[in-house]
Amino acid sequence: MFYFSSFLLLGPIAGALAAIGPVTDLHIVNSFIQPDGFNRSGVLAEGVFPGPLITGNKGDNFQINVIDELTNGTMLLSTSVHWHGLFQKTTNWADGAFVNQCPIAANDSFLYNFNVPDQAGTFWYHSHLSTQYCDGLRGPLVVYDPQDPYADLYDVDDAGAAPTSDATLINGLGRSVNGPADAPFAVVNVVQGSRYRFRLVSISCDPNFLFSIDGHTFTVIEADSVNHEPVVADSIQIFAAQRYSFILTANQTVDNYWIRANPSNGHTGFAGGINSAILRYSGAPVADPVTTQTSVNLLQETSLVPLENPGAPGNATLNGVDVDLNLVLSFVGGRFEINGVSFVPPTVPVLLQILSGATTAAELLPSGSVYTLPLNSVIQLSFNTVAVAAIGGPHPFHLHGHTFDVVRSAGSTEYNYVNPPRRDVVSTGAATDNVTIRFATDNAGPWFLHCHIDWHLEAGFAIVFAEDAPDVAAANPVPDAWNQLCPTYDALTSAQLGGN
Ligand SMILES: [Cu+2]
Repeated sequence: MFYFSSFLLLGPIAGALAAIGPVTDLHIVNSFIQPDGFNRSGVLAEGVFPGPLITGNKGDNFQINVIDELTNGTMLLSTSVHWHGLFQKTTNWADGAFVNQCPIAANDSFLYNFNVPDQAGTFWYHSHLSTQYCDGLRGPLVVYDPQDPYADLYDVDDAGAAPTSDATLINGLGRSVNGPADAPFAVVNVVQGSRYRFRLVSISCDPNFLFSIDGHTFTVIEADSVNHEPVVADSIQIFAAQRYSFILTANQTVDNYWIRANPSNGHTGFAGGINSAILRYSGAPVADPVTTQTSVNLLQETSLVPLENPGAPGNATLNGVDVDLNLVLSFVGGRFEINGVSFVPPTVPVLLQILSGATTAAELLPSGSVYTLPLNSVIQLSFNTVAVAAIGGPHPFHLHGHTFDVVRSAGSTEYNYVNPPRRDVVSTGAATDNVTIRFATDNAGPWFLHCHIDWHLEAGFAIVFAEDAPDVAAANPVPDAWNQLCPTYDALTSAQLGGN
């Protein structure tokens, strides 16, 4: 299957689509796209790739009515949408994974109605049904903070999307090996002397990218929607589903400069203009850059310090937590496993199981993949990646419903409990690593933890945390339409399900 492993660079992009939200319809349709010159059928939000930018402000109520108009039965006809990075407190049913809902059937719609009371920053949305997001259903979501503590650091944050695996797409554009040599590059237009907030969003299905801009350094201020103290760097390794904001001051000679996003696998390098976009100063000729790569200062995850309330929960000792879970990752018989169990999506969403009275790990399905977590407790997860780091790794793990503190990062043997980086997707690194994260339970509901390389998730690389299971029902009142999803979905014929 031909797919795009792209990422988004949200910045001043010519021709960027108008943003929608926080109250909007979102039509999911099949249509043909050829972002890198090759035509293929996609599953697309509003018929475009990437999907339109959805925006709102901190404190907003989002009402996104997802309307399934899919007709191409060679791909899945149902859908569901996850709003990546949002906590969904009291609205676990709107989190979008099969853990939380039955999929929306074709010719049906479902209203995702949720509040964002205490989060701002760079998010994204994507299908969470099988590997459907690799077929195109993914786009950026930005929650603006009217009291942004960094507002004084930049002049412009008009997030148009500029992306760059078969083809690296920067804002939906890019060149591919054997593709048309004149496929247009994404162009990011800047004015000399101005300061820009760029939002880098990996909507990749698989590879990580090494991102840089020739001739420029920048200042990183956000990781995965969490403000961090400013860190100067000139390149970022961004894993699938991660986000960063950085401030770029257009302080170089008026000219064209290559923006580079080199993927970790597939067609790497920059020959023939692949994996590239253009940073163009106002007044520069409309021409391809002739710059060379200059990056020498890669952002280190360990140098990220949260701006607000730094410090991991629990005590500053290796076992200073309430629940200490060692997650042993393995690959057996073509399936990924966590602690010896490969995840197979349940036929009944975990949330529905809980609402039906199942609250213990022994009762909840899929058997061996659901872990219960007590309320108001400090949880520590450590990822033992010895057996899988070389199998499509490093594996970026994402936890729904929370951000977490990375007390031990990939590439480091130090434990930082005082001010570790805080995010929602973490690389679990190499075989020698033992990446360790902490979070506190304050959000009743079943939450997915999974590798964000979508092919690995499909191959079972996930577990579910049933957080504060006894309080889930009272804390998450579900709308009537949610109750209708499973009866409708369960009645679909094979032809109506699609993907055959
Ligand atoms: Cu993986």
